[in-house]
Amino acid sequence: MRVAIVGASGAVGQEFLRILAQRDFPIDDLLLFGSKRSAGRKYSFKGKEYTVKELQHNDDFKGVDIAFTSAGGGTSAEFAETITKYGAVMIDNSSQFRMDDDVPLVVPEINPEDALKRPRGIIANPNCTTIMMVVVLNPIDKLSHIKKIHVSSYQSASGAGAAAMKELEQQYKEMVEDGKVSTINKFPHQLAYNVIPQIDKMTPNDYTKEEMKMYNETRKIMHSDVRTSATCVRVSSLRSHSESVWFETERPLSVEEIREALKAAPGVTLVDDPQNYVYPMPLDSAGKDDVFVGRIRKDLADDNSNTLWLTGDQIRKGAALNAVQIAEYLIKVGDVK
Ligand code: 2RA
Repeated sequence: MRVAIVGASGAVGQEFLRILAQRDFPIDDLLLFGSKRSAGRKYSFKGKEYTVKELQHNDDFKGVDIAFTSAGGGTSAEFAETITKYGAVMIDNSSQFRMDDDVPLVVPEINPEDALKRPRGIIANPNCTTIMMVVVLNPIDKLSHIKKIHVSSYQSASGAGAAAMKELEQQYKEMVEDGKVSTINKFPHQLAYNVIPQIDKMTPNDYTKEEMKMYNETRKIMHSDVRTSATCVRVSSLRSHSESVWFETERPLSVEEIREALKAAPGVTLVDDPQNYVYPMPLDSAGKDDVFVGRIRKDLADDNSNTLWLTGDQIRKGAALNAVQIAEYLIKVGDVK
C-alpha cells in the first residue's frame, strides 16, 4: 500500500504517523507532503526516516492508494484533483468538501458504507466535535429517534493546531513570568485563564461556522432530520475536547437503557460513577482512542430528554484516527487493495 500524508508537520499530520505505526497499517511506501516552509523536515516512521516534500501540481501522487490530507480547506480545494487524478482515495480532514452531495462524510462506527460511494475519489472526515458527539448519540438514536440536540462544547487548544497549543503554553508562561499575556496570534483573545465563546467565524444567523458544522454534519452522518443547536467554546485545556449534550428522543429513555446501549457501542467507554467523583475529563482522554461518556441523567425540565457529558481526544478520534479507521474499512471490504 502506498500512503501519502499531506500536512505531515501539523498536529494531525504527526498524529497520523503515530497512529499508522501503532495500528500496524499496511504500508509499503510512505510519502510526506507539506508547504514550502515544512519541505525538507524529516520524520521517522517505524525506524526509517522520511523527508517532507513540497506539495506541488505534478505527478507525485501516481501510484498512491490512500492520501490522508490535513493541510486546511484551501490546500484541499486546490490540490484535490492533483491528489486523486491517478486513483488515490483522498481522505480529507478539512471542512472543504464535507457538505458536498458527491462526497461522503464518514464516521466508521456509524455510516462506513457511505465511503464506498465517492464519485470524486474524496471521502470527508467530519469535524472533531461532531465526530465525538455522533459516536455517542448514534447508539441512543437506535433506541429511540433523537429529535433535538442542545450542546455546549469545551474545546481544547489542539483544535486550532500545533502552533495554537504552543501559544497556550507560552501564554501561561508569560502570565507566571510577567503577570500578563503578550502573545495572542492563534486565538481572537487571551486563552490562558479564560474561555472564548467563539470558534471559527460568525455566520449571518449569529451561530459560528463550528456550530453550523455540528448542525449540518450530524444530519448527514446519521442520515437524520435531527436539529442541533450548539454553542462552541474554546477552553484552556491543551488537548481533548469536552461536550455537555442534551437530547430529546421520541419516547422517554431510562438512564439504564442508555448506559446499556453505550456499554455495547464501538468506540465508546462509559466512565460514570459521579457519586465517587468518577466522570470523563480531558486530561484523562488525551492520547486515547475512545470517546468517554458519563454524567448520564434524566433532564429535569423535559421527560423525553436526557443529558450527558463526553470527552475525546480531538487529534485522535476527532481527526487522524477517524480517517485511518475509514481507510482500514476500505481495505477490510476489499475496496482498496
Ligand atoms: C477546533 N473543531 O477545535 C476545530 C478543529 N477542527 O478549532
